[in-house]
This record gives sequence, structure tokens and C-alpha cells, in this order.
Amino acid sequence: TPLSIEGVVPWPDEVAEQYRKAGYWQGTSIGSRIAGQVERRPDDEALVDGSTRLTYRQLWDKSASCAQYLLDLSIAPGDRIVLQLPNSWEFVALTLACFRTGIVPVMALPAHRRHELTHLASLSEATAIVVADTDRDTDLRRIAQQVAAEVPSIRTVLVHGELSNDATPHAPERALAAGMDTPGRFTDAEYEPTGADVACLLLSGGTTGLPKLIVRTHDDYVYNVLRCNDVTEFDSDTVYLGTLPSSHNFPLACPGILGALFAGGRTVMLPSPAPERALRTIDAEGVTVATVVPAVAQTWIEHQREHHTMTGTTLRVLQVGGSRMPDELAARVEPVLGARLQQVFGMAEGLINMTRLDDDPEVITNTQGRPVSEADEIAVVDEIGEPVPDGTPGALLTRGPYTPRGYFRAPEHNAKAFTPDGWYASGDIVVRRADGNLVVAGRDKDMINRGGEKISAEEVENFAYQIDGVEMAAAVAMPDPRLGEKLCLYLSLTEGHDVTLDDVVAIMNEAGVARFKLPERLVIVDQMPTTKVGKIDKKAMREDIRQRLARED
Ligand code: J2J
Repeated sequence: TPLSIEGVVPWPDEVAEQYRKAGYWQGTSIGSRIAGQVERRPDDEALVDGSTRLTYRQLWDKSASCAQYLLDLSIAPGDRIVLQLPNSWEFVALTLACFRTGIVPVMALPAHRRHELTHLASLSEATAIVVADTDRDTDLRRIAQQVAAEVPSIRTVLVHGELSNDATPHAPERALAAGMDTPGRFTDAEYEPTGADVACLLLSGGTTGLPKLIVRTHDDYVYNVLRCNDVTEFDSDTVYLGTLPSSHNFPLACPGILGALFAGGRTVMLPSPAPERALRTIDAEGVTVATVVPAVAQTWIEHQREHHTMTGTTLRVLQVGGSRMPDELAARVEPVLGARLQQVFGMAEGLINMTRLDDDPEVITNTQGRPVSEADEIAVVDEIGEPVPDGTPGALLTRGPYTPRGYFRAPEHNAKAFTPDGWYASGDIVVRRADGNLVVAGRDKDMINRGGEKISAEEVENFAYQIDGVEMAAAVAMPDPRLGEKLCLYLSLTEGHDVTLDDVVAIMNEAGVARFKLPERLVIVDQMPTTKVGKIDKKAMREDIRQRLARED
């Protein structure tokens, strides 16, 4: 029987039964899928991180050791732990340790700081937090202790790297490294999760004041990985390059690191997608598939054009997604990088659309693909929820065997984000073409997509409202040639007040907000533009900032 965690919204019983009957859900854990490859190819390389190279057997042993270490620290199956680690073999070993014990990782991003980590720990009632020692000049151990001070459920801080010499920590610090090298006692048979058990909590792209958590079960996540493996054609010859933060759904499971492990392939991890090192690594390791956001694809293309860093031709597929790839950029991938482009339009909430590797070039260049599963249900609807004809833009709704029916512990938000029939309203405006492929045409959610990193407008506005003299605040997307969008903040002020961009940045820094959410431009207006019904008119502001930028050019 599955471990019950309060606040999880299950699929309706009859739907679950249908998914099991159809074989979408197989009742197996993520770990068991990888265990098969460990048996089959113990001495093949599974993971490369700098000078560390781990075979399947070694990675499996390290994750078993790590699993036992977590259990010895009284972190129990079903407990949540906030996981914030840079791309590294330790990230993978620890994530697998969680998947093998039923401990649930909350997939924080490396850029998150006190504000986000505190919220994630508190919403999930985490019993531990895992951080790196530092990120450049930021001491993450100190931040983890601040989180522990705020969130009483946190009992342990696990550190990747050097422990701090904090004499009176709120929660004891333990070295992650100490747990990696004593395999032996852990047995999968004792802990193996069922298919219905929670595997991990992913972060939502966020349109709300604070990010929501997405529950992914073993059944649904295994299916997600298997479908993506099939479409992206992963096999034991695949050499996968992970450069985006691994806690994102895309590089983790679409098909990503898990896909490579399921298929018996090899994953190479880099801490960043900086072009010189990434392109060199592709050559040196014989990388066949890499995953990037459009902004990174652009830097790789420009770098390769200028420096011809990549001399080999191993790269077979470049997966690009997370934000809208301009068609002109899409057209340059294959000519410059020599790899087939695969556009991916996905979401941590579930639904993954992909172009197929053998699609017509027109489809690959101009669309964001179609669902990876025959069981994915798609509806494109107008304002009143009526289906629109193909070729007409509409709001994308979806249901399916790897699209959960509700966020974790968020009943009020669920009532808005899901229809009574369980459709998830993605907030994306899409056009479905007659051939079934989707084109992302915009969105009706209040979010800024900064090169694939999602920023909730409301979250930023809430900080602006804390500043004296701010009457109204509106965070809107402004166009950016590299990132696609950046955040521009519009403010109207009460008389006699003056507010600068620095003031806004200061208050957000004080609160410990991730840097990528900081507004990059401030526009002060006498009056906020409003719609006929008196709502703040963000469309008018997006147009206004577009014109201002054009005038400055
Ligand atoms: C336009 N918008 C896109 C695309 C995502 C694979 C790929 C991406 C994500 C992801 C993911 C887009 N064109 N190609 O989890 O597994 C925007 C949409 C979507 C939101 C989801 C994966 N690809 N988007 O980006 O949960 O607005 O997942 O609803 O971070 O990103 O964001 P996220």
C-alpha cells in the first residue's frame, strides 16, 4: 500500500484503473527500472561529472549508501527533503537514494535563496534540506540555517562540500560526502515504493504569489520517462549532456538523466551551459543528445559559427524547450550544429509535446510538436471553454496519465487551475494545426518567461507593494533579444514619493529572493492603464514597453 501523504490529489479511481489496465501505469518504482540496467551492464559508465566517472554499479552502490545514510539520520520514507544541489553526480546519487527509499525530494533550483527555500520547506513540511556549501560568494549553509530557524520541521542540514564552522546551528549540519561510501546495509526489497507512491515534488512555473508543488508518482513519472525515451529514441548508445539545472523536469525526466539511466546510456553533467565548455564536452565525450532552452541554443549556434569549437559530428539531437523558440533560430540549428532539432513544449505539471526526429523539417522548425502519449488528452478552448477549430488560437487544457489532477496542498488554487472534470488549464495559448502539432502563440497566465525561468508577476508585485509610496504595481514581460523576455516593473506612486529600481531590488534582496526574479527595468507612470472593466491592463503595458525599447534602439 502506498505511503499516505496528506494533501496529494489522486486521479479518480476509475481513471487510475483504466491507466493500469491500458499498461500506462505498471506499478513499478523508478529505482526498479534502473536496477535492471545495473544488472545488465554493471561496468558500463552511467555518469560523468568532471573527472569523476561512475559505472552503473558504482552509481547504484553510492545511491544505496546515501539511502542508508538518510535513513540513519531518521529521515523516513514519505518524509520530504528540500533538495538544492548544483549539477553533480551527488545530485543523481541522492535523487536515486530518495527514489529507492520513498523519501520525497522537493526539487528546488540552484538559484533559489532564503525566500523560496523557506516557502518550499514550510509548504512541504520538510524534515531536511540539502544544499551545496557555497554558490560563488553566497554561503548556502547560512541560508539553510535561516530556513531551519524559520521552519520547525527541518531537523537536519545536509551539505555538499565543506561544513561551516557555525558553533550554534539551528539544525545539525552533516556532510553529504560522509554518506556516499558505505554500501552494504541497504536493501531495496525493504523499502521499494509502489507505483502509487509519491516520487518527487516538482516546482510549478508559478503564476501565484508563491510557487506551487507538483506531486509526481512513480507510476506517472516512469511512464513520462518511457514515453519520452521512445520519442527521443534513447538507447544504450545514448550519451546525454545535462547542462540545465537537473531539478527541472526537462533535463531530469524528458527523457533527461532518468531516460538515459532507464535506457542504459551515459549522462555527462556540466554545471552550466556556457558554450565553449559545452561544445568541447560534446566532442570529448561523444555526446549524442543535449537539452537546452532557446537562449542557450542561440549562444551555442553563435559560438560554433565563430569558433568551430565542435569538430566531431556525434551530436544527433538538440532538444530545445522551456520558452518559445523563434522559427528563425530553429532553422539555424541543423545547418550550424549538425544535429536534428527537437522542439519540446512541456510543463512540470505533466503534458510533454515533442516534434519527432523524423518529422518534416517544416514541422520541426515551425511547431512545438505534439503529445508524447496517445493517452494525452488535449483541448483548445475559447473564453467560455468551448473548443475552437484547428488553426484558431485558444487556451490549452490537458489530462492524461502523467498529468496530475491537483497541486500539493493547494485546494483553492486547484479550483481555479483545474476544471471540475480534471483538466489542467496550462495558461498557454496554442494553435493546433490540422496535422495535430501545436504552436505556442502566447499565454493567458500572469507569468514572465525569462529564458525558460518562470517568474510569477504576483510574487514580484507583492514585494513592490511593501515599498512606501507604491500605489499600484504591475510586473510585465518586456522583449529581450537573448532571453525572449525580461521583467519590467510598472509602478504608480502616491504623491510626494519617489521609488527607484534600486529600492525594489533592495527589498527583494533583503527578503532573499532568487536573482533571476529581480526586475530589470522600472517604469513610473502617473496612472496605470486599465481595461474597460477597471482591471490593470497588462497588454497595454507590454505594448508600451515594446514601443519604448524600439524608440531607444
Ligand atoms: C513556449 N513555451 C514553452 C515551448 C515550455 C520540457 C520542456 C519544458 C518544460 C518547462 C518542461 C515551451 N514554447 N517550447 O517541464 O519537461 C512554457 C509554457 C509552459 C511552461 C512550463 C519539460 N516549453 N513553455 O518549461 O514547468 O508556458 O516546464 O506552460 O518550467 O513553460 O514551464 P515548466
